[in-house]
Amino acid sequence: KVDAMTVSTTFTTQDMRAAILHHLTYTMGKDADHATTYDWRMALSFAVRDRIVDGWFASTRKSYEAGAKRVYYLSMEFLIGRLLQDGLVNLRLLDDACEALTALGLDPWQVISNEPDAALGNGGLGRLAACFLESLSSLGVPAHGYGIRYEHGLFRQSFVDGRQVELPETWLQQHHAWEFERPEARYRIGFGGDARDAGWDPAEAVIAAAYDTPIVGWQGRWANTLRLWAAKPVEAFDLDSFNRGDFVGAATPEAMARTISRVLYPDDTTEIGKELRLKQEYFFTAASLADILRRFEMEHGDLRKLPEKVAIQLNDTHPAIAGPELVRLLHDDNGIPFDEAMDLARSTLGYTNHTLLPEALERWSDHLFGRLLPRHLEIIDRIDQAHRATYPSSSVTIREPGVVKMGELSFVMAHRVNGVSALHTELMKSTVFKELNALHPDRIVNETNGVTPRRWLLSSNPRLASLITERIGEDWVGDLEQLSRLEEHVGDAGFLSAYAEAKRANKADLAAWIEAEHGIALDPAMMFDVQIKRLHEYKRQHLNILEAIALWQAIRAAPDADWTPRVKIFAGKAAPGYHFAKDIIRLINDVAEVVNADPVTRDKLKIVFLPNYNVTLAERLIPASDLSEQISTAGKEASGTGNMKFALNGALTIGTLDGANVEIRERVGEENFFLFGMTADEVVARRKIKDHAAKAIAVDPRLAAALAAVRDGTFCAEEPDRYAHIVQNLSGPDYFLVSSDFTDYWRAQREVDAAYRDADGWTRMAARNTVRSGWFSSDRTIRGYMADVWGAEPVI
Ligand code: DL6
Repeated sequence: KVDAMTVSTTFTTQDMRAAILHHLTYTMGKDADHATTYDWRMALSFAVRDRIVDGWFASTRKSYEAGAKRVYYLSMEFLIGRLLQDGLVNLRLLDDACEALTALGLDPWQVISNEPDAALGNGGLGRLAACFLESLSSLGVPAHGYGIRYEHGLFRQSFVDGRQVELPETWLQQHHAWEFERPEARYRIGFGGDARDAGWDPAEAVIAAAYDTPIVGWQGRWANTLRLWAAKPVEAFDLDSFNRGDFVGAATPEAMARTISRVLYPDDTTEIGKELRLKQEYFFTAASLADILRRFEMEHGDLRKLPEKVAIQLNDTHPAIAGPELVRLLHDDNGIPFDEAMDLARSTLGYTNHTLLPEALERWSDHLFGRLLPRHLEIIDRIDQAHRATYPSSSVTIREPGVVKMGELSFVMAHRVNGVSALHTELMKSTVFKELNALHPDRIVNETNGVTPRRWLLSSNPRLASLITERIGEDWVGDLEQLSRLEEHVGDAGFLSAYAEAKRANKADLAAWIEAEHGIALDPAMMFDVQIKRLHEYKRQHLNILEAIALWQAIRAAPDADWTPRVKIFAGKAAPGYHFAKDIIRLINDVAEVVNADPVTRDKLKIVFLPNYNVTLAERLIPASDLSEQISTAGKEASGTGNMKFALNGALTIGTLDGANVEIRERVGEENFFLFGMTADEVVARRKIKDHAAKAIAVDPRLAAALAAVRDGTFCAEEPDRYAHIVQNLSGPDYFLVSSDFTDYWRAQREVDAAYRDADGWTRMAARNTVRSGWFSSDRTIRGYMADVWGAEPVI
């Protein structure tokens, strides 16, 4: 047996060099003289993958030997980003690889950063799933992630005249170095047809084909599997059509099947888009459950023991069909009585809610649902009836005339339902799941999100990581709460100056990269004020840009005052069909163009919107940030995880009491956090005030002037009315209370300016953020799920 730990620590720079050259020659079929950066990167990836595979096999063996409970994480999204650097860091081979590549005459970072970013997610939900898989491996918990192998992932964003343009992501155009195709793991997934006699006769089918990627944990001690499903046709090719000369018809089955795993979240504003989305959800959930039961039966046999040995987590409602599908497999296919099948399924399933936004709690028309999944609709009706029979006085229903409610279905079919921050969990109990919580008072638990310290500090911020290791040794990497041991160093001038130097160097690197890639020169002495996340009205990027406009106007009015120079950096994608969000992007780009060209203000204020936000860009930006913008309307951001990454990397937060901001502020100390805005309760009360936005504008001339500039075409002279609808919204309904929170946001921003001018004071506050963020490790979150939801244990 091979111990993965032994493999990585005995592997030398020479071995690495030999392994790279071996794969360059025999896997890539190139000699060193003709190899491209791509060839070298692939050769390096295969050399690293070999090291991972040994530990991967060892982990699988240990899981079988221990007969341990396995965790299955079902998620439509796994925002894994690049894997090469992650693998090198976790195996502690980064230095060897860099030395070996340098000795081969290559620039190591050019080779490592040649890897495409796997954008198999939209944002926080998908990135959380990726952090969880890494933590599960670092902790040695037998686990599988199950998702979809999107051919194109999330779209690639570019800007044309400041407007977002969506292009297909091409990460799979090159061979994906980390995955293994598993031709033996294929399942037939049916759709449509008739439900008859407690059975189902689907009218059409596709094949779910498995591709496995090992996810290695810290120090290579354990590796789990991310199994992604690709959709393939049952019959690859219609030879009859081809022979008749109908070449398009001959290729149709393949094209139709592949559509299911082509892109992440097709635009579902159309009926056909909705159908595709529901197909995707059933496709990956059904394949995953079939695979889980196959493994379970092989290992344990008796399906009645399923909850003892298997924990299945539903990442939001996207895999909610798992409830009825598991009942169908247990009852229809295995003859277990319906009520018992329902209990077994419920004891096996957990459900994580990630949003209270009504539009994100999925509801399907029962017409569409019944057409695609007729048997599941019957099963859902029986689940609904059983629940109503148990609680006859309750008004909770899973089916309403015309709709199937996936939030309610998930709640009823899970033994634990969790929120992702303390505030979010309380709001879940008092709003969307109020009645269900009263019926099942022990079901809702909280598991505040976390982030993996390996990627989000050790790998992405090596300067800060080395400083920490110098002071307290390396154990913090596997136990982030050890950062608290640095508390005494925060009073030490030597530590603080090294801390400030790490940040300064990170900022210089970022500035150089932005200049090289985007032609915008930034002075690293300016405050780097960063808002990076999906574009959404509740996240309020428009509040940030309005404040920038007001600041620009104020600087122009008094150019010689003592301004704190800052650059506001934005990045984020808007959903293709979300026009208001796309208009906010364009507004920010238009404002940037005018402000950056203004000779009066340009040394004091710059605005940059970086295109195509992804994990790699976040890894670049977060270590170089001074200020983290977490400014959502209170009650709307379920948790946030970017907020944790920033705090860990020593950016101070300007934020509302929303999501995990609340817990971050409690932990880092209120004196190290810039709070503004209404609380969730105040938000609800404010909305009830007639003309709340107009009233806010009337008492704040700065806000009125900033809105007037947007309204009068200051930033789009060629089309002055371009943003009239945004101003109209913020002066009228303003559901997300941008206008009502503006005045306090401006106040807090000026506090930020003053604090930044005291460089030592700022560094001390930043360092306290790092030192006190240890609790936000995803290792802590996973331990919480193991204890409260899964009843699973580590095997190492
Ligand atoms: O829990 C991960 C992540 C949270 O940190 C974010 O606050 C939350 O918005 C996100 N939720 C979603 C679900 N869909 N929507 N909207 O992405 O989950």
